[in-house]
Amino acid sequence: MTRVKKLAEKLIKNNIDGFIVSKPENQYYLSGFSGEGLTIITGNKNYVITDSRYTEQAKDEASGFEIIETKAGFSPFSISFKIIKELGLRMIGVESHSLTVKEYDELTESFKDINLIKTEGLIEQLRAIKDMHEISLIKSAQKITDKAFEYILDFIKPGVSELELAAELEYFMKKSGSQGTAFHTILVSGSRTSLPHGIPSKRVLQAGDLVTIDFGARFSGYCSDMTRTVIIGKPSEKQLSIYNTVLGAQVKAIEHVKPGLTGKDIDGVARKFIQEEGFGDYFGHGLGHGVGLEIHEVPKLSPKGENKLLPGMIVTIEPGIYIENFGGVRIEDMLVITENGFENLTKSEKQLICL
Ligand SMILES: [Mn+2]
Repeated sequence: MTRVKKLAEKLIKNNIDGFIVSKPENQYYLSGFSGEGLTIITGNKNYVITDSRYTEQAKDEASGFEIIETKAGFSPFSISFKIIKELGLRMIGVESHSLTVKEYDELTESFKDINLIKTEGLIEQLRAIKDMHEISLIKSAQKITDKAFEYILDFIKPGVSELELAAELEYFMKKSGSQGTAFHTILVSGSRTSLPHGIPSKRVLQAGDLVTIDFGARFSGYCSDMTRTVIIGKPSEKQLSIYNTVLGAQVKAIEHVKPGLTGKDIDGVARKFIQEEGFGDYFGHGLGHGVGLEIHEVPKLSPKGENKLLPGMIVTIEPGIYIENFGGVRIEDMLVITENGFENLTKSEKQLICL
């Protein structure tokens, strides 16, 4: 219950005496419950409200929480109102980044004499710093990812489609213990590699193609995230110069990673390098992001990333260059910030692989 205790301290500071947690990842983080419902935190007594589809599961997963089952047709919000009234709570926090307008209206309607306090990111701030157990789960997810990359290399050849490759990759990850993918696999080839978040298509690979694969596994709820770009055959001069620029930026940014610097500082190192090589107009996204129960978490590594990197954070470093109608390259590793610097969790080769 350490996580609940830490949250309870934050709630007191925010003058909140009851907190309705609606975001699924935050509920899982606090109670271990992985089904649908609501979690209510009051400090002393904490509840998971769910329906009969998940009651048994909730009892198994959420130890220390009182499990309340809603009757068919009743929303968990209506039950939360009952609990809050019975306990005489007056200042109720909600997660404004997770509630729909409809749910918020339903709450305001029922909570006429109660103050609703909109909060954002309270639990996400706690989640940014991973404990040893969480780090080991993310390492396990990344191990599957590294293994899957090695496996898929044999399949990357002229004649196979992006969709077929993505299917093979995802099948292998599931067989290797992944709960599914951490996010929709990005797998693009040829001139489609200029799409930073392109989805796999029926396009068939050809000699001379760059192939970018951005993918991750999921292990006990925790994500991994890695990108590699390879080439079929020999690279042209332009392809090679783009690849080496991205690799140079990525390696340089990683060398700078240490606690106390901001996401903006690290982003700046990669951005400056790419600018100096003449590709500044083609790196349009941030350098990286936190990873955990969600694929994108705090901190942000971007020109707007003001948060300091702290030991226990897990972040990606993923510069890219994308040129319309030509192609692109991205290389992404995932690091854990340590007391003295970092540990790179990604073990896959990142020198250009020519297949
Ligand atoms: Mn990423």
